[in-house]
Amino acid sequence: APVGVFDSGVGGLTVAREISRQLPNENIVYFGDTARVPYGSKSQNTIIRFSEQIIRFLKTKEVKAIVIACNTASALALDAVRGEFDVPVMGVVIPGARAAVEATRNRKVGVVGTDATVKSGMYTKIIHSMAPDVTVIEKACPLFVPLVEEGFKDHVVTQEIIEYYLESMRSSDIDAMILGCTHYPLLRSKIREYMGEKIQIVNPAYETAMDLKKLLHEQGMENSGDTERHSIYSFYVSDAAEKFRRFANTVMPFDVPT
Ligand code: DGN
Repeated sequence: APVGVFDSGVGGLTVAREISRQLPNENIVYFGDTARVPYGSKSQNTIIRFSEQIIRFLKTKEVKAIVIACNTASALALDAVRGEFDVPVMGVVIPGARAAVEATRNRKVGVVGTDATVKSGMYTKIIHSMAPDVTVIEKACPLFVPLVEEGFKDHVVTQEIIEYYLESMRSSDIDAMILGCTHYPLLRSKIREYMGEKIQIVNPAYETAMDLKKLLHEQGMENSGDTERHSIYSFYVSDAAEKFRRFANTVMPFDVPT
């Protein structure tokens, strides 16, 4: 059975990519809600409703586990949907928070994400449930999403917007920073350059793939390595399949079919 991965659009491909790297034997069914992106500016009730619909769709594909790749949906909908379905559902916020708690030495962590993620305060809540002594600074960076989607990574405006959003983070004394939105790992080198080498950058996508591996192992649900067989990836979107395919081909290490 495959693993279901869903996101508000293309961003969750950064999570699918990590899963394909760390769990190369697993099949993946990916759903990108390209008709209704962005989630970052929507209310909690709406995000819960969308997440439930997508989980119902993924269940028709007989998935054995579901990863909410979207930070916004993980922050706002995971608690609501987790007990509702008879399939394990995990998000990216808890794995990302844990990695930051482990990474910080001076107990000061920065989080960047969408407006909805930051407004939910979920990263701070989860970090404090693990380590009450850690100070968390959150900052919404909503313009990063369209910049990445438009392929503006190396454009001068991206540099300016990074400075605009992250100036306060850079002048604070955090020593770990969570890229709390699916798109931000695609700006990682630029963010790294601006923030400097002293800061540990946490990519929740990477941590989530590790947690998924653990979950599948514990539940005896891993696909065994069969050298004859290639993993199967299926991609579904709610709109604009061609645009999705083009973007997906810049993120995934193999050709993404329409
Ligand atoms: N996938 C969303 C997230 O990780 O928060 C970003 C895109 C969006 O819906 N705004």
